[in-house]
Amino acid sequence: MKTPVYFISDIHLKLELDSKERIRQQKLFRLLDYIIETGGTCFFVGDLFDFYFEYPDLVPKVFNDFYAKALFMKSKNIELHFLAGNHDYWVGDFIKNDIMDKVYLDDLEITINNKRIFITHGDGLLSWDHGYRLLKKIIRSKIFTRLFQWLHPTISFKLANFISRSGSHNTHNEDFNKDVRNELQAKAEKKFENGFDFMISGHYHLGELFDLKNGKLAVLGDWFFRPSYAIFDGDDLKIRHWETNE
Ligand SMILES: [Mn+2]
Repeated sequence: MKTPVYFISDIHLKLELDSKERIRQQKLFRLLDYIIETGGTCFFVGDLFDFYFEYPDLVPKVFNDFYAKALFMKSKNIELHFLAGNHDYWVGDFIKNDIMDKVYLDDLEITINNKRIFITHGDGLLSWDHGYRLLKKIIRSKIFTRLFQWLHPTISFKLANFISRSGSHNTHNEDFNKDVRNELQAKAEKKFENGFDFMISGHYHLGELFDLKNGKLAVLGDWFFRPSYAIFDGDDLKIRHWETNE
């Protein structure tokens, strides 16, 4: 994998492209242009799309500008990797073969310059999330995907838009975030004990880097409030904010 590697998650490109969403997209595209300048790899760590479902012969047209941008990046020799999240697990051939260089449907590890990095979207990771882990198994199953495919796209996308909007919590309360920090740090320490140097998680929209005893944990931010990304320069892992005055 080419360095530097940029890790971005929870962009949640919307199904409704209004003026506010266009501004948010342009901000993302400016970061992608910056990545083209530096070269390297762009790793989307899940929930790139607020909802994505691909049919054998159809792809959602609302993301057309993103597809074009991604293809342009590839033409400039940027590697594109995508770990599917809980909002965009249902990717098909188009995303896997045409848009991205590599798509992952589960947690993964990569090794660059002898540094071992564990990468997860992070959904269903928390110890108390039993109900969600069951739901995750169901909605990712072949039978559920097949049934969903039989719905007319206009109906299924209206339904999905409603569900992803009503279920979006862009900011969690402080008590919840405190529990998340503790739990993710404990998970990371275990990974580090097993030889990993870094752990990267999306999903929790924190945008925070934890310098722990045996490694570093990056819990990526989102693209709503103080957009940020993590960067691995081949040696170290950092979190940077994008177009904020910090
Ligand atoms: Mn998520």
